[in-house]
Amino acid sequence: MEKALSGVKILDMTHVQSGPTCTQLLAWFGADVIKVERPGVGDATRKQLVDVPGADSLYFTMLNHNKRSVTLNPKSEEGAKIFTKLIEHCDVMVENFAPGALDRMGFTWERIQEINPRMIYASVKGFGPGAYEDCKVYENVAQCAGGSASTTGDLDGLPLVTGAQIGDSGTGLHLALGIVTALYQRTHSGRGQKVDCAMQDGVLNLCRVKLRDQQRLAAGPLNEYSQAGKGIPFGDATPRAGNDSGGGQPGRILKCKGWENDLNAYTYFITQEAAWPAVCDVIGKPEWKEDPDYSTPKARLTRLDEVFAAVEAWTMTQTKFEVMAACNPVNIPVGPILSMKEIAEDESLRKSGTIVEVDHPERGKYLSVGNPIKLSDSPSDVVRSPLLGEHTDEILTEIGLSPEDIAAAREGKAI
Ligand code: CAO
Repeated sequence: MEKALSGVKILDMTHVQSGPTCTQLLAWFGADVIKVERPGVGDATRKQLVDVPGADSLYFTMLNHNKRSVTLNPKSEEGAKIFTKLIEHCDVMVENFAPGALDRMGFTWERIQEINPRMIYASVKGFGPGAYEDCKVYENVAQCAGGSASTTGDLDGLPLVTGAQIGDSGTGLHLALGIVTALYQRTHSGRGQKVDCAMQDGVLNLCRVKLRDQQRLAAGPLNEYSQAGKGIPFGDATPRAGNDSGGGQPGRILKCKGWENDLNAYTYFITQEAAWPAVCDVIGKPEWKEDPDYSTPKARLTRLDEVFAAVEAWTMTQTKFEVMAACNPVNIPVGPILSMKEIAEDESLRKSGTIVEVDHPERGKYLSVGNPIKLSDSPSDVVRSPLLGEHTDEILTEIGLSPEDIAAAREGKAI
């Protein structure tokens, strides 16, 4: 079956996580992703966090499915010529090197446009233009600079980073949207363009509600925050809000049956206004439905500790799945805290292709996350990541190199 991006050729100069996330998505939608890697070395993640000696790591394999790998050093004379041919051949070039690295290779945006005016050149950097534009940036730096860390954690604790890779994978997602949008514009304009995504900006975009709250502070305390109910004054910046829900509904993580021995025997529970009568029934407090001390969100605000203690007294008698089974039918939104082990074993996620088992020649079978975006006319199959340089000869032949040219490039260490 033809895929959504069939025929689109991507020159993939990405490494580590942010860029590879983006190009893996495009590959799942059917683009031909040609990953360019340094001869003999490759993407640094191939050999990071190695669990099977000698094999590509899970870090690499799980971010580079459905791609082809060519080794090439564009800094060598022969390599630069081959790289130029690849730029002519492709529709999109994606990179997430440190600022200036591509320029130092001799391939500035101006030069790329000269070679191929239809080229879409997409780039991830840590920061946009400004004081920090030259900085190298990793995930947690972006989480801190993008407003996530200052608003995550307990009010009286340290700022926290989150396990969700919102700086790397989050920015990769943003970049992928920028690329397909630019491809669409090219169908009218006939021209390529530059697509820039800074990790700080990507994180901030995901922390939008916290900038909302920053401005609401000017109008007084953020009444929906648990802090308000406890009478703790607000400062001049959006505070850390523990497990309060970002949508302004008081929520907490509560113990469930077995919590003493299971680190994940918890549920997320929101006492949303619309669900309040059902909550009262489920937890065995029907009298709270009419009691003016409890019946409105405003009245409950100063009693949240008492309210959640009552909810928890009930959740502790149930497993997290029993809580879900009791609450879902009466429209109380709850979330079991699922461990990665539980997610890996989840039947529904496997059936939908969100968790997939992949076979790899060096490491055997492993689990990965498949494409979370499902297109009815363009389903994604997950194909194992390429070995280093696995497709070098194939790709160079496609762009017109003869076997003799390829042998000479290999001899000169350009590939
Ligand atoms: N052949 C020859 N040289 C190559 C090459 C190839 N195929 N591919 C890359 N190189 C060279 C680059 O040209 C660069 O050389 P110079 O520094 O001499 O110009 C060098 O390899 C290293 O590139 P780098 O500086 O990007 O790599 P690093 O490991 O030092 O830094 C990172 C990594 C991620 C901090 C940096 O790339 C960065 O800040 N990227 C932008 C933000 C980003 O994406 N961060 C998230 C990464 S995922 O956590």
